Amino acid sequence: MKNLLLCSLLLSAATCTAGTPLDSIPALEPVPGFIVENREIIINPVPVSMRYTGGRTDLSRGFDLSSVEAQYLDDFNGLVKSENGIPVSVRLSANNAESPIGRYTLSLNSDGAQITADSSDGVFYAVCTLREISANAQEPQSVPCVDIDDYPAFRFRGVVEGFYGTPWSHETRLSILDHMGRYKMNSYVYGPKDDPYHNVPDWRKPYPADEAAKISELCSRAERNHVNFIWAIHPGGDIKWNREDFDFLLAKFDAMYNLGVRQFAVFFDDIQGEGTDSRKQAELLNSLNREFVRTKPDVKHLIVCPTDYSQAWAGAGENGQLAIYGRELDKDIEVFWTGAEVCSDVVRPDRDFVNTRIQRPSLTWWNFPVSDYCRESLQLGPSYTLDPTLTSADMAGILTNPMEHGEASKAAMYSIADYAWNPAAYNALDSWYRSMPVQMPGAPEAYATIAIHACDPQKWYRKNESWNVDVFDCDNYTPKQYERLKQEFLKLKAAPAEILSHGGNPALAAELAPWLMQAENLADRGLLALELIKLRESGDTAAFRAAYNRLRLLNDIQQSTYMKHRIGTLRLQPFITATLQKLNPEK
Ligand code: LOG
Repeated sequence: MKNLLLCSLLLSAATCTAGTPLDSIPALEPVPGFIVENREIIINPVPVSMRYTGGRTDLSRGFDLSSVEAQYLDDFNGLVKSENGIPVSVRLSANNAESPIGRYTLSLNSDGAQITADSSDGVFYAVCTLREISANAQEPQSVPCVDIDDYPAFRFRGVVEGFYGTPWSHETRLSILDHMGRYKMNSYVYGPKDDPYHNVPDWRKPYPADEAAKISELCSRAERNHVNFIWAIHPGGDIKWNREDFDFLLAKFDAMYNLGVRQFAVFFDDIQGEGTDSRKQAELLNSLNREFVRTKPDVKHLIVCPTDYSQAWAGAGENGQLAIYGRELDKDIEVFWTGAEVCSDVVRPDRDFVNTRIQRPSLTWWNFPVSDYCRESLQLGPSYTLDPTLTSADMAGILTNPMEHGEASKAAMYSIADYAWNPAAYNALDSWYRSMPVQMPGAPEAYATIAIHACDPQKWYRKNESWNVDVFDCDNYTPKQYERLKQEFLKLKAAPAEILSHGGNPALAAELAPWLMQAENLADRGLLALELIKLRESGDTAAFRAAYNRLRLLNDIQQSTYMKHRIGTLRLQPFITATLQKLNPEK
């Protein structure tokens, strides 16, 4: 089903860039939110409650940790430690059953920093907040005193590496686990479709020694970041419902446990045939729960991705897979759900659909910013269409399925961490904008310029793009529109060099490089198109014709590389194409 869908989408997308008339640009939902100017403190995720208590404190002195228990000291890595620093105290408080684990309070005042927390996770989150305040302070010598009371909305906040294509490298994964920890995400599911030991053909076999060693290292790095490393297996493509295959599964889980894995998932997505049998799936999961998970006190809840993971084809009736799961699956097993479609908004109606059937809050697998269905595009835009009113009764949490470009996915992770912690305060546009200096410290505006024109995949899960400019018909525009567009093309032309030369994130620059080249070409074509409009008005026919021929040639010869690494497809390239069509002197 998926492949058919993919083919038809690919065909329609291949033809839609060249020749798009301006009036057929789809009206996409505007990005919600607004950019907050002049803030004193940036903390991501935005805390649930923060009160300014008056006065200021000096963080540049560092932190005196002499009264902090040894078990928490590692959490403070990255903060300056000093005997003369501001005194820090840490106290564990009673667990508040109303919110998921991780509640803390942090008071920053002239006496120092006082932390109370419901758990070691809560202590870690309090220190993350302190690190945010310290890292983002405009003047660390003087930050405002605050009282913070903060807790997560959802039990699961994180990432599912679940895309098709080249799996992330080991280095990328390590750095993503650090990034997740920094923004209070707590769940990383390892499930790259193209890892043969996760999927068919080799799910039955143990990892070779060098791969196994890397998984152990990932488990330790995850633990340090208070992230649960969840290893997923995808056996449904060729599983036989017999004891032999069940024993293979048990043996593989045991081997992964010995490498340090303490939470497991079983994926049954995108399969056909015998493996899709709902009753057999439920039976297998319950047996794994009984014979493996519950026999090991340190192993956390099992997670399943059903075959019916989207309302687009999930059976709605009594005999649909979801209802069977609801009746038969142990209540402590978590169930993934992508939404109304494979890639879709995180909203209440389809969550009600799934939850009433599976009889538990589903766990959102959000197919954003994944780009395995639109590999020519990047998904660098804001993370939006996330319902701010959803609660832990509606979903167990949200995990993002990212792009195969790990660094380029971090901006979305930053914002999804923000939403998953405190959905009510989520401001999509601001969160996206705040993430730019985190990713590209030396050239945040240049990165924002690239990102704003690299949002729309042109198919399936359309996203708004280039919303900061008006593109116009060359016979009908204002000087202001013209100037605004010109300035944007100039910024787009300059951005690649800024990112490459002093962006401060070479790994991200390397991922972006092919699109940066296209951005520069696109900006050249855009500037030429603008010049052409003026030349036509000047009445200098010879100069106009020469410029026209130049732009047409450039547009033609650059199309084939542009189509492989697309940017500005929603508004910028259609402006160039439309201008060429309208001003064609042969018409
Ligand atoms: C796959 C996923 C893929 C995504 C986007 C799920 C549960 N499974 O249609 O591996 O990255 O779509 O193409 C999927 O979403 N199936």
